[in-house]
Amino acid sequence: MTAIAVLAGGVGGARFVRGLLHHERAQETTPAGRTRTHVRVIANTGDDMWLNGLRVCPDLDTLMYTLGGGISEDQGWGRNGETRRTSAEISAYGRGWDWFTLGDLDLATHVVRTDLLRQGSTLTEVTEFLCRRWQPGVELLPMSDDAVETHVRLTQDIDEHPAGSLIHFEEWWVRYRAAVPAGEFVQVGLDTAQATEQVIEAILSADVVVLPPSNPVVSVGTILAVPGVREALGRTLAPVVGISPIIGGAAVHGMADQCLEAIGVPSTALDVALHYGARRDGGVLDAWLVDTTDASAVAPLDEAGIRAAAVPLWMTDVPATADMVAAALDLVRLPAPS
Ligand code: FO1
Repeated sequence: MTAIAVLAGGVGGARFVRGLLHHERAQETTPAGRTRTHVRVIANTGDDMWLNGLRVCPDLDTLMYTLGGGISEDQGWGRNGETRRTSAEISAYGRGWDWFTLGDLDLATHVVRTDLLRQGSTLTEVTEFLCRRWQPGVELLPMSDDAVETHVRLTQDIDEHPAGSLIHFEEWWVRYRAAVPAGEFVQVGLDTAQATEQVIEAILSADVVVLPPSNPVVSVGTILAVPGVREALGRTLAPVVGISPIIGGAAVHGMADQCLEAIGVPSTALDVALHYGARRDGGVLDAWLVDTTDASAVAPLDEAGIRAAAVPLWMTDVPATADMVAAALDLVRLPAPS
C-alpha cells in the first residue's frame, strides 16, 4: 500500500490531485503488482467564511466537486449546471456579497454543512459526510477543525474600506481581483488553531508528501502555518516533493505572483522553492519540480539541498498532469510496490 499526502488549495490543487489519481489507477493495472494507493488531501481552509449565515469552504468544495465530478470545469470552482436564482433574490434584499455568487446547487452544500456544524459535528466530520455523496477517491481533510481565515491588510482606501483595515481574502481576490496591493496577509484565528490529529497522522504515515502547484502563500503557505503541520513535516520519514506554481516567472493560475509580491518573494520557480526551504535547513522540501523553461534553477536548487528536475508543468489535461505526477514521484523514488 502506498500512502500519499497532498497539501492542496483550490483549483490548481484539485487538478493536480485528479492527475495523481489517474496516474495511480494506471499503475494499479500494471502486472508489476497491485499497489493500493491511499491519497489523503490536506485542504486549505483559510478561504472559508460565514456568508448569509452559512459556512462556505471554497477549497474543500473545489476539491470535492472536482474529484467527485460535480465541478464547473470552465470556472474551476462551483457546481456544473449551476443556476443563480437564490443569490439574485438575496442580492435583491441587499444582503450578502453581490460580487460573490453562491449558486443554487452550491448553496445546498453550505446548508447541509452549516446544519451539521450547528449540531456539533467538526469540519472534518462534516467533510467526511459530504464526501460520502461525492466519492472523491481521496480522504479529504480540512487542515484544522478550528476556524482560520486569511484576511488582507489594505494599504490604501478603497470603497468603504480605509487603508490599514483588514478585508477577507475572498473580497481581495474576487471583488478586487488582487488588483489592490496587499500590505500583509493575516491568518485570523491561527493563534488558537491546531492541525487535526488526522492531518498529523496523514503526514507522519505517508510514504510521500506532495506540495502541488497551489498558491504558495495563501493556500500551501496557510496550511504550513497551522501549528503542528511543520513539526509533522520535520518528523515524517516521507520525502517531501513540491511542484512549482510559477512557470517562466509568472503564476500558472490565479494570482500567486501578487501574493508572493506581498511577502517579498520574487515570482520565480527557484525563489518559491527557497521560500519553502530545504528540509535539511529546517524548511519543508526534499525535492522540487520546475518547468523546462526554468531548467536553470536545477543546479542552484541541488546546491541548496533540494533535488530538482525540469519537466513540462502545464496541466493542460489529465494525462499531462499524470506525467507531471510521475516525474515528481520519480524524483523521490517511491518504494517499489510491496
Ligand atoms: N470566484 C470568483 O471569481 N467569483 C465568485 O463569485 C466565486 C464564488 C464562489 C463561491 C463558492 C466557492 O466555493 C468558490 C467561489 N469562487 C468564486 C472561487 C474562490 O474565490 C476560489 O475558489 C478560492 O477561494 C481561491 O482558490
